[in-house]
Amino acid sequence: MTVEQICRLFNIPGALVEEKKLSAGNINATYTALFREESGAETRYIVQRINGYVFKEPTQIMSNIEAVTAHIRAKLEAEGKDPSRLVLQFLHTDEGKNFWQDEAGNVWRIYYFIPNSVAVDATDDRNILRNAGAAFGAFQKNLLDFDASRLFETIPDFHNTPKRLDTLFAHVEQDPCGRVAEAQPLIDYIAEKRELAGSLIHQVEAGTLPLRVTHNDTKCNNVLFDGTTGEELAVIDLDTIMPGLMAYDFGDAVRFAANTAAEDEPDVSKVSLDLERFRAFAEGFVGALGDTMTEAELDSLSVGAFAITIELASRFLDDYLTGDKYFAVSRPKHNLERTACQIALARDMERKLEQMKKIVRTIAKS
Ligand code: ADP
Ligand code: GN1
Ligand code: MG
Repeated sequence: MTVEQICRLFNIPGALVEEKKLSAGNINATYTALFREESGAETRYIVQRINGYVFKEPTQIMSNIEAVTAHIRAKLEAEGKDPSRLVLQFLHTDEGKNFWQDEAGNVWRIYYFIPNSVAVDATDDRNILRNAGAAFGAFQKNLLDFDASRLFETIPDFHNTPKRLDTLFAHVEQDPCGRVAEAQPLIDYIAEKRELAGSLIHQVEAGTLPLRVTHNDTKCNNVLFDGTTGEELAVIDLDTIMPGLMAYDFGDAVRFAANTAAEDEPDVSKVSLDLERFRAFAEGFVGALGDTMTEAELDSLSVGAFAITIELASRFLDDYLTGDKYFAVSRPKHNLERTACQIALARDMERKLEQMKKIVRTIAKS
């Protein structure tokens, strides 16, 4: 189906005057569509096709998103804020659904494009990083009183690091594509760090770290900022909202935003953890959540960055070893390069772990 045909199913008025494909994410297909009505009024929409390989139950995702966005919207309104640029708003079909499944089985959804907003892939701008931290912190804070039993677990064990590593090592044994040999040094490092990488999940099992309603995919480009002021607006990419660890939301953001190189940089000598970027993000995040965190949560944040970096390395590597089916790749060794990049970052985080913890403690006291 065409983007225009999908838009008609959601009763969008006017004529389609511009359509573009965006190429930011690794999972879904995202388009923008601009419609002009006879009055001259123009409205831009985001039209997205959900990746059915990754998300086996798209109706459950859309149910989670409906519930969470309604909760946040009500909260913002109660605080006297205009929610239109602060939370995503999805369109509905005549049947009242916030998605449409086409004959080929593809699931589509449409929501309003937030005007004068920007998503930032990588930045050294402390103000933007602090605002990103504040946005993800506020997102969790707004969901503190959300009943997690209303959520479907849309990707079971999504951030269960020990299970991710078990899966990786099972595939290392099987070596289905004959790719293990070239990845051996990376595999060895992951094996060596198995315990530390799994330590937070073990704390959850032991009852010393709480589960929260978390975003679970906190890359910097999943926050929209005001195009003029750089102020944080909405948190987007809501597919992975599930119960999870505060430290993993913090850590995944740090993994992406405090790396001096891109997530898939092939030259690992460019990769390192920038402590000033780390500090800026932590100021925003801890500032927003501060007194709602337990002591154990505060202590877990820096280890969370290390753990999620090892976890993502193992996911990239698992995808490489099993034939590149999950993450979109643009070159043959893309997933192997992503793995090497994440391992280089994890090694640097390990070296800087005590400094990271000290920065978090200083922020929490101030
Ligand atoms: P993916 O799952 O592929 O990462 P996202 O939902 O994060 O998809 O959207 C991809 C990109 O589209 C974002 O990084 C952002 O640039 C843009 N985008 C998404 N939603 C909006 C919106 N409501 N308003 C403006 N831009 C948006
Ligand atoms: C995927 O959709 P996107 O690009 O925001 C992935 C994340 C990874 C990320 C790495 C559902 O996120 O878990 O951290 O790639 N999302 C899913 O870039 O697997
Ligand atoms: Mg995204």
